[in-house]
Amino acid sequence: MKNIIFASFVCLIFHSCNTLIQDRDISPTLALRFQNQTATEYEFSFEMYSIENISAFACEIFFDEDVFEIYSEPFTDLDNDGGWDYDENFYDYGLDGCEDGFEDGEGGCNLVESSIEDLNNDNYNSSDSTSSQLEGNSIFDDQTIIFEDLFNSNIPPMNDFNYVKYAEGGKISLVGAFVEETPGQQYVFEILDQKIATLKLRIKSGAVLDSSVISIGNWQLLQPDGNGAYFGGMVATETLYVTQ
Ligand SMILES: [Ca+2]
Ligand SMILES: [Ca+2]
Ligand SMILES: [Ca+2]
Ligand SMILES: [Ca+2]
Repeated sequence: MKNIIFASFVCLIFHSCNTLIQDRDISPTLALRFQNQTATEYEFSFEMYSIENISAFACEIFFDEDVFEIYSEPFTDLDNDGGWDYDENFYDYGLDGCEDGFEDGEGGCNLVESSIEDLNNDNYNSSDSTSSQLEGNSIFDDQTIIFEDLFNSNIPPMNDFNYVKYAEGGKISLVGAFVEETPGQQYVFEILDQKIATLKLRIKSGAVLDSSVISIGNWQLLQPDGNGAYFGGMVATETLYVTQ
């Protein structure tokens, strides 16, 4: 009900948005939705609804860095920003965060070295080009942000779509845009009405989750000419209230 009243109010001010709101069940929305939670991980999604005729989006999502950290391999955070930068050393241990000797066989780590085997089964197999294991693949792996398959597709026009993602202390940044690769051929999303990405954060040990919030901060939704397709109150942004 609140949304309908709000949408009507917005339309009184912006006559041009009539079609945007009246043709759809819900007003343009950027949402964060809970997906899953374990003792050490918190998974949620970034979704867009009733967003029309945009060629680019950018969004910042804020989280409490006393409670969460990015879902990556361990690294030496030289500048203490909570994110991995190219001049920072990383430990190629996989997302469990530990080498074979410390793996507990349940995806976690023991405090003391107790084995020589790959108990968490996360060792990269260099003789298998399809190996998806992350320990020892010589790459820094950060899986805080996983875009939906659609955005990774090479089927036209999605081959003209590119994205950038970055996760640091307290902030996740997602940018995606259709790039005009063939002159004169600029694609747009006629409608975005779906999950955009799965986001995962690691819960810091001893953190209290209750009353923590994950929220959408700055965002931009752009038309092909680079101008904003929406502004301010035209888009509802949903906050995610974290519970224990
Ligand atoms: Ca850093
Ligand atoms: Ca490991
Ligand atoms: Ca291992
Ligand atoms: Ca790795």
